[in-house]
Amino acid sequence: MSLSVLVHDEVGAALQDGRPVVALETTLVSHGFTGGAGLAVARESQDRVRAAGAAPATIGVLDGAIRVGLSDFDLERVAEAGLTARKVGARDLAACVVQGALGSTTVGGTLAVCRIAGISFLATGGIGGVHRGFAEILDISADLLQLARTPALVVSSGAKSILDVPATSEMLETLAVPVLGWRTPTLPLFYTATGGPQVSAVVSTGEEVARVARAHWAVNPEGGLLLGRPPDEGLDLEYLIADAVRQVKDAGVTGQAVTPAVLALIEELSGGRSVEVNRALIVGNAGLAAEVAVAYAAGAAGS
Ligand code: PSU
Ligand code: MN
Repeated sequence: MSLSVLVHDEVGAALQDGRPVVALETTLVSHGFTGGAGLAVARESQDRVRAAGAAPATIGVLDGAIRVGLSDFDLERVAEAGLTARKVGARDLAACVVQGALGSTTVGGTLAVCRIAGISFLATGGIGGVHRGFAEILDISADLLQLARTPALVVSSGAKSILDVPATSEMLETLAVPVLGWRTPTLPLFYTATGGPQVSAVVSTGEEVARVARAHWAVNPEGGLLLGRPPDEGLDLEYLIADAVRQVKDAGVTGQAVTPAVLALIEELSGGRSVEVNRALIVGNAGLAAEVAVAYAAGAAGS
């Protein structure tokens, strides 16, 4: 095969038996936290997925292969690489594998791998979206387009409020991606729970989400869904986000480097307070994704 995909035993066995699997992305591990702090977040997310009865499939590119499920040693390599890891979206997977570079997958890159591995659930912190100032620079995360063409459900705390969230919400509608609100009528704003645009449907149990996903895939077998779970303990950082976005722009940062640079600056400007919220919401989203995946597998067994 022209592309090497290595599936970890724990994940392979679960997929084989039709047991629940939750994919976890690695860009947040290498690029989302400073000083290697993403490692603890990744480990905790995996533990939460297992505690809820699913197998965690942390995805990255190492040693010339796409890896579905990482050993702890390899997870450490990704975290330690930090910003030197390649940030791998769907378009970057092939080159990263062929060139043998160490790559951490974004939501979009992870979704592309989910499709080939047959994984239907993914958890992250916040998905990428339409960036503020898109009319000047057309910076729109490939996460959105990949979500529209992958049959998987992504659990996130909405889109990062460093983005233009109303524009992101409009684009999700254009792409026909259902935006489900976990016990909330509005899309969470990552650090904060409220104030976002309306969701397309409010859902309140894992079983309900699983049924909506199954029904959606009957209508649109190629398309994904977004489930927005508000952070348990939100933090209003709006006052410094606009400033952080402007500073990064003024420094001439563009393209893939924008999101990590803004997140790092928010970490600094908030005196580290953003980090704890970020960690907690990622782990919580992993747990919810597992809960939905478990309900989905139970539904499949019962049907
Ligand atoms: N959410 C976080 N931290 C992150 C990201 C999301 O809390 O680091 C990453 C995800 O991997 C997402 C990516 O897919 O940022 C989006 O990057 P961009 O805006 O460049 O498409
Ligand atoms: Mn971008």
